[in-house]
Amino acid sequence: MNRQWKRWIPWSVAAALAIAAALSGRCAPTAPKAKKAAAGASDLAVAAQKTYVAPGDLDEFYMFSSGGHSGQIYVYGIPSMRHLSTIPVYTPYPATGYGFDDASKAMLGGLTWGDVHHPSLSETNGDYDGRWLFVNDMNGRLARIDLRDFKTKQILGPLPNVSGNHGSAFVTPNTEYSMMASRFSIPIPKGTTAPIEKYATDYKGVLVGVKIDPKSGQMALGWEILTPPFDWDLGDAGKKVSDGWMFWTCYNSERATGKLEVTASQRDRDYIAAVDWRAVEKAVAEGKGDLIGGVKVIDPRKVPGLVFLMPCGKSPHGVDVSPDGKYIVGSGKLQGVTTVFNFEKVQTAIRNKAFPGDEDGIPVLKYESIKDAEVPVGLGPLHTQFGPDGYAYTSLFVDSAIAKWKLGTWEVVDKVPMSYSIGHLAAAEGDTCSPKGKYLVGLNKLSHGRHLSVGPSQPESSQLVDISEEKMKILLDAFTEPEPHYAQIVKADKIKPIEVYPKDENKEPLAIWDVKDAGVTRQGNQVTVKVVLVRSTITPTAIEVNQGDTVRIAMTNIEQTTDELHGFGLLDYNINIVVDPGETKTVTFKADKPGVFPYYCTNFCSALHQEMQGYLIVKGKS
Ligand code: RUQ
Ligand code: CUA
Repeated sequence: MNRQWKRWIPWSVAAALAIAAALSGRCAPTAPKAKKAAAGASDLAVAAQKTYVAPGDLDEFYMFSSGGHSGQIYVYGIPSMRHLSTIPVYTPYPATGYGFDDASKAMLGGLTWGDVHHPSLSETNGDYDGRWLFVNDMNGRLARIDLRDFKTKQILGPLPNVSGNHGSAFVTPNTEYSMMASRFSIPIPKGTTAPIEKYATDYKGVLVGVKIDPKSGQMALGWEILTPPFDWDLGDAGKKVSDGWMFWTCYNSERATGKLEVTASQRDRDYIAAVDWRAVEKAVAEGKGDLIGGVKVIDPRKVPGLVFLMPCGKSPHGVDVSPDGKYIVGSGKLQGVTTVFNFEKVQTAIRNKAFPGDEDGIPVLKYESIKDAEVPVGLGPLHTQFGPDGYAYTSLFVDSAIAKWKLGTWEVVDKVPMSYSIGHLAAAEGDTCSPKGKYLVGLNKLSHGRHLSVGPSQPESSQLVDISEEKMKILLDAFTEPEPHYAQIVKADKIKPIEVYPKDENKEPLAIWDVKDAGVTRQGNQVTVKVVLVRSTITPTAIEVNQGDTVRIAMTNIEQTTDELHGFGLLDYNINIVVDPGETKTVTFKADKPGVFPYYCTNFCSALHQEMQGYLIVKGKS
């Protein structure tokens, strides 16, 4: 115990000193100004030119950034850093009517928030294919956004036994799976309890494979693996030589409870789990595993040979596989180095059964035998991205900087300060088999007033960095609402969105395309209203129902013209629907309030947009 503490304390002291040093420099309100004066005018002109996208021109890349506990995805253009769109996923979003119509409300399933950390673009042969974007939610869920229309199409979960789905939604190189892992261990099956004193033995973590249909993108729960109550953190799928394997970091291999900042930082090393997911798939297909909470769960004690633990320094956070799949980079956030493991060596150690120990039946590999290098990147390494030229970029939270280093020689060649306290970073296609280089975005946790003051709720700061030359250069500061974690940057020409829904693809049975079909039909107290939205009338212009009726309104926007959206805002009934060209949406509600309630188009669609209005008349009972 004593020795462990001695090992730990110098660390925390060093980290505290570094934080203090960083803070003293950063809080001075004059700091940004001083910096501006230091940069030459021509540097600024070059930076401005590199990020300037002239009116009418388009950005070269899309960036899909997680919106954290906003439950959304933010879409940016790179290099302009312009915010182009917000895709609501786990949260109602009045701007697009998401969470108000029947279909999206059902998809949200009663939860009105989610915490999105890691967007994951679908891949073919380890490269983004532009089809779907998968995103995690801490509430044990996964969602699929279709990049054909940038809309959320499926939310899976909350899944059984999963508590705190952080290590997610990482896809495998051919999008066979989107992976999940539990950050918070609980007694399983979910719904059972055990005293917190029994945490080390009775609480369990799970690693989860969510199967993806290669044609439709439809997600279905595949399998789970039972683990000790470690806090699983980040993940990345193997690629090329390491394809078929999945890696997840953990902290709290101490199995501690209480004040984790102390209790879970005692050991020198935690772990990266290495999972042979093809072998897991096979084992489950052979009928192995136990049914717990309705899902096949593999207990590594009963089914050995599928999961191994790679020791990694001090509460590792990010784990990132190099473009060729040979190296696994594990960043111990309480260290000054990032550790590079060699996949070949991991395989050799497994073949030789060189296991000095185990954790609840999961073999632990020997650190020295699988590690290639400890790269002295700087304090608080979190995440690593890659360039096209053998360079790696690691974010340093404590140092508030990005380190650039070379794979193979392990030489740190450059560092650039971030304002301030960088978390994730995203390089163009920087987590794929063929990174594009050019740009990198630092997703910083603190902005400390590098913008007009908006009060105490400060925006998050993102910085665009030029990585096309030997020295990294900061080009632009951008700000957003809380809270981007990870983001992915993809070549714009890989994404091919539609701009209207083709009429002949509309399969909604209540869709109508002619105003003469619009109107009210009644069966007992069930009322169906078919509505046409087209410039500049909502037909019918009046809807009469009785108090107590269940009213279903199906509205079709019959426009086939780009950008001609119409809305349906119904006052006092909390109904706000937006319908894209060619789309049909339905909303069902109980007309429980008598009176006259105006409805109107919410999207400014035409010169006579104001006239696009009508009345719902709910006749009282007496
Ligand atoms: S995390 S700042 Cu939620 Cu991805 Cu690393
Ligand atoms: Cu339709 Cu305004």
